[in-house]
Formats: sequence, C-alpha cells, structure tokens
Amino acid sequence: MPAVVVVGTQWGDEGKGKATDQLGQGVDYVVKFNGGNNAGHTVVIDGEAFAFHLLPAGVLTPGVTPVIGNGVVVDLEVLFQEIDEITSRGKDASALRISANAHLIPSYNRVMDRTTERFLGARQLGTTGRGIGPTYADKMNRVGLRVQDLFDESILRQKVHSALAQKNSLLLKVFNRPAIDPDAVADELLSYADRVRPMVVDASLMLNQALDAGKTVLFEAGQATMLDIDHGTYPFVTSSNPTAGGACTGTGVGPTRIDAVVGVVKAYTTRVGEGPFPTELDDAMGERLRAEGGEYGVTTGRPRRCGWHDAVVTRYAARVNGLTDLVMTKLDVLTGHETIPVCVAYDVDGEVTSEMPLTQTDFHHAKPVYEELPGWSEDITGVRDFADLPAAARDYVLRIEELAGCRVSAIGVGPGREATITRH
Ligand code: 2SA
Ligand code: GDP
Ligand code: MG
Repeated sequence: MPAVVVVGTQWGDEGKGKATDQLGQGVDYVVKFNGGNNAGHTVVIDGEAFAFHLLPAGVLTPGVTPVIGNGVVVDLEVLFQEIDEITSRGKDASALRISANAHLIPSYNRVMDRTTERFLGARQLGTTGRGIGPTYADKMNRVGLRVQDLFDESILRQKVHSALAQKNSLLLKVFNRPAIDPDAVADELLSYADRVRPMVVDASLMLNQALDAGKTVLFEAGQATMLDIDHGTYPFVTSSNPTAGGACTGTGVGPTRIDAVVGVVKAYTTRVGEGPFPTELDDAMGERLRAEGGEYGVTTGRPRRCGWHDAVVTRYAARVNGLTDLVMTKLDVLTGHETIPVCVAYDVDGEVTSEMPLTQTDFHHAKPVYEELPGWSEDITGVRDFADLPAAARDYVLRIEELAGCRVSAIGVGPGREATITRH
C-alpha cells in the first residue's frame, strides 16, 4: 500500500505510536499531519521505551524519512529537546524534514493556554497546556507565525508585534498578568533559525514526488477522532483535525492518493481531560483498568479516565474516517474478567439509538446499553496466532468487528513491537 493513514478512533492513547512504528517498518516516509507536542506516543523496542511528543514515531526506523507536515504546530524548544534526547540514546534524527508552512508555537501561547484554563476554573477544558489551542486560533485568525518566517527577520518581528498587540491587552486588562516583550519572543524564535534551516522543505512537493516514484508514505495522526475539532465532542476537543481528512489538508497530499485508513482502537476506552464519556467507570473497576492498563498520560502524567468499549464510538469512527481496517490494542489488559460489557447503543432520555446522537446535549445524556460478553483468564501475552487465543477473546474481537462494521486486522497483546497478532 503506497499511502496509509493511521488514526485514533476514540479519545486518544489507543496505541497509535506502536501501530505506526510497526506499520512504518516497511515504509519510506512517516508524516505527522496534525497537533503538536500535546501528543504522547510510547514506542517500546527491545524493552526500551521511547516517548515522543512532536517527533513522528518513524524517527526510530533506519531508512525512514520522518516528516512534520504543514498541519502540525511546532514548539521549537521541544523539537530540539526531543532530537537531543534521542541522539543521546544513539538514534539518528538527521533525516527529519519540516514543512515550511507548519505553524510555530511561540512561548506566549503557552501562557495564553494556561492562563485561559485557570480563568475558566470549573469550566476548563483540561488542555495539555502546551499552547496548542491558541496557536491554531492564531492560524485561523491569520496572525500565526510559520516556520518559513524564521528566515525573514523583519516579517517575523512584525508578526510577533501584531499578535502580541491583542494578547498583551488581554493579559493586562483581563487576566491581570504582565505584558510580554515582543522582541524577546522574536529573539528566542530566531535563535533556532540556523538549526532548523536544513530541515525545512516543501513537504507537499516532496511527498507527492515520492508517491510518483512508487515510494510508500504513512500518515500518523496525533490525538483521535473524538477529539477532532469538527467531529469530536466539541468543545471538549483539541484544535486540529486528527481524522483522516486531516492527513490531506495537513500535508498537501490529495485524497485520491490515499490507499488505506487504519483506525487504532483500544479493547476498552480511555479519555484524559474534561468532556462526556458514556462508558466511564467511576468506581473500583475503572481503577482496575487504569492500574492494569498503565493508563497515565505520556505528556502530562495525568491519570486517564477508563471505561468499557464503546462500539457506538468505534462505528462512528469507522464512518467519519472511512476506515479500511482496525488495529485493536491492549486486549491483554482485559484478561481476568468473568464477563466484559460492551456498549452497543445509547439510551438518550428513554430513546435507544445505536448511532452517535445528533447533538452534544443528547450525547451528554447518553447512558450506555451494554451487551455482556464472556471473559477469559488465560495469559494471552505470548499468543501470536489468532487461532491460539482463548475462544472468548476471539469472540470479543469478532463481536467488536461486527459492531464497528470494519475488519480487525491486527491485535495487540502487549506493549512490545513483537506482541502483536496479525490476521491474514
Ligand atoms: P489541547 O492541549 O488543546 O490539545 O487539549 C484539548 C483536549 O485534547 C485532549 N488531548 C489529549 N487526549 C489524550 N492524549 C493526549 N496526549 C497525551 C498522551 C496526554 C497527556 O498521548 O498521553 O499526556 O496528558 C492529548 N492531547 C490533547 C486534552 O486532554 C483535552 O481534552
Ligand atoms: P498513543 O498516544 O495512541 O500513541 O498511545 P500512548 O503511547 O499514549 O498509550 C498507549 C500505551 O499502551 C503505551 O504505553 C503503549 O506502550 C501501550 N500499548 C500499546 N499497545 C499495547 C498492547 O497491545 N498491550 C499493552 N499491554 N500495552 C500496549
Ligand atoms: Mg498518547
């Protein structure tokens, strides 16, 4: 498959990092197309864990060109911290390429993100505080800074001055915080210019030429479908498009060039931050899933909210992304339950529906309708063939496949690269 998109089907942390790393073994380019260092992907290779926020997971694979597309927002300080970190661990990041059109996260947008969250108090969104929302807002407001602006000092200074004219009055008058010096911000950004310059490319041209030449490209989403600014649980979402369409707008590769869209889905469900979550378990069972699944944020260390599998969400994700395949992760974490509930529909104020409700008001009222599936007790972490799974584990996968209307082509039974069952 020349061009494959990998997306998250739930609220993130489905294990996209591992899936991308694995699918990326045979490809030429791995491209991140949305989000920024709000993402956190863990890849475990030979027992060694690597956590990425901004770098595409493909950076660990020799021969792969990792690319940061125009849809990504880049914090230069974090970028070079991550590059230095993996370099000090013996990996080579010199192949990394960055779109000239990607937007920069200036330090003032981290301040705006955190100050706004504090100001909202109980109504806060639970953002990662990395300046993601304010940077996408600046992009849409046409006061954003782009990677290419680092190479035109007078333009960069002008843009920082215009952006801060508005923000400083907000900081001073509304948030009661000191104003930010535009020239200090510009100086800090410009200090990275020489180091960034060799990485900057026309990523759309490079990727289209690569596809023309028969090369393979993997498009890696950050966050997930239910956090999509258009298709997620707005306003409790991130500020970009992590769904499959974002792979096109976020890279400059047209939809007719995409061959497959793989959705990564956890065997159960988690969410971090605020917002509705119908199958959330606010009890000892939720605690058990968190402990057994190691459900803590890679970026902020926040405990993740945990619940049973929501097949209404998975089917919705299959539709809005046009999924060709599902990769189910963390099936091993569900070992040891007598029965496992799966949400097959919602009861919204007395009316049962198996589709995503039309309005967020209804989604906030949705109560899960569960089907109880038999559990299994055998350790499945060493299983590599679908036929060797306990019958109940196989049936669990097949029932979710049926409910989602999309084939489960691989199953994760442990964090390592090798702990995967591929279905042929
Ligand atoms: P933001 O910072 O503006 O993108 O936050 C808006 C919402 O998006 C959610 N969000 C995430 N949800 C899951 N995982 C994310 N990344 C880290 C990880 C999370 C962490 O992969 O482990 O370490 O806390 C991620 N990034 C953003 C966020 O919780 C808000 O609900
Ligand atoms: P991402 O944001 O979607 O890339 O996911 P994260 O890396 O934030 O979280 C997924 C976590 O699950 C990581 O710690 C992975 O190492 C781990 N993981 C991925 N697949 C599996 C699996 O099949 N089984 C188990 N037990 N852990 C997994
Ligand atoms: Mg994550």
